[in-house]
Amino acid sequence: MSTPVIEEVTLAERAHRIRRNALLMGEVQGQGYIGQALDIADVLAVAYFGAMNYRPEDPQWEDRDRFLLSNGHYAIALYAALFEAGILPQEELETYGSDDSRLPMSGMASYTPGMEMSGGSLGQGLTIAVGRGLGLKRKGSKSFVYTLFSDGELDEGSVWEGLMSAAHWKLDNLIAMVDVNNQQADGPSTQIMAFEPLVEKLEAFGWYVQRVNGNDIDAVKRAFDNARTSKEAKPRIIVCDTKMGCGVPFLEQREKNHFIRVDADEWQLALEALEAGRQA
Ligand SMILES: Cc1ncc(C[n+]2csc(CCOP(=O)(O)OP(=O)(O)O)c2C)c(N)n1
Ligand SMILES: [Mg+2]
Repeated sequence: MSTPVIEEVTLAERAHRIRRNALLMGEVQGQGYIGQALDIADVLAVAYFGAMNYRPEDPQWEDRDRFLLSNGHYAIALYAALFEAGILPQEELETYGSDDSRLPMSGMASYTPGMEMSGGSLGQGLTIAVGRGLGLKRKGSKSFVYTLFSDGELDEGSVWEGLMSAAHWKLDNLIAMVDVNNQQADGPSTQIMAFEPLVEKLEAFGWYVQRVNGNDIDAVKRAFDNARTSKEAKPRIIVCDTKMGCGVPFLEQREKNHFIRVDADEWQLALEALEAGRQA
């Protein structure tokens, strides 16, 4: 009898596959929130393969950690991770964004296994995560609630209410990530609404705060480890500085990259560029 070979997959390889899945989905539509999927892939790789507790075959498992995607337009990024995690079957990838697909362009909880909240209207995920975190705590659950939101959502008052109430309730089971790619629909986020100094503001709101290069996967892993194991009776937040289009140099340089159209012949070039940068 031969010994089964258990594949050791690095976090960097997970992130690579998440980026590739996102490009393949983008190609189906010819356009989309591709830059964001590429910038947040490292964070999602660490969340799904280095932090969260879940059962791919049972996405509603009671003791799972929850992942709430606040920025619904990042659905393509989360689907890419859910495919890699085995929560979504790979053969559905090509249905992305089409009629009757379980993968609409904005996250919908009732459509997609592993999608814990519906998005689209920005600025809501953190407050929903506060409710989930409080409910789980009161039930004595050991599960964490993770939530991802974007720097453009810092423009929304509801985010600051969520920040305040999470600290009030001492939600040490809540781990938030904010994607600071310094972009939003109308331009660079810091020019639309100044939010710095962000770390100081979040600390003043009562959070345990870390700030990392969100495309340095080892740094992201350390931040998640700290967030999970900290004994402070505070909610945790990881400010992730990321680069739009990360991993595909010609997309990193694209102007006005909130929603991009990519020419038919460029998808293959993007996949090749991604492959060329693949880490061993
Ligand atoms: C409440 C609300 N206001 C406005 C919008 C329109 N909108 C969609 S995406 C987006 C940009 C949000 O910023 P961010 O997520 O940082 O942009 P990105 O990094 O994806 O470019 C806006 C304003 C929305 N979906 N919801
Ligand atoms: Mg942004």
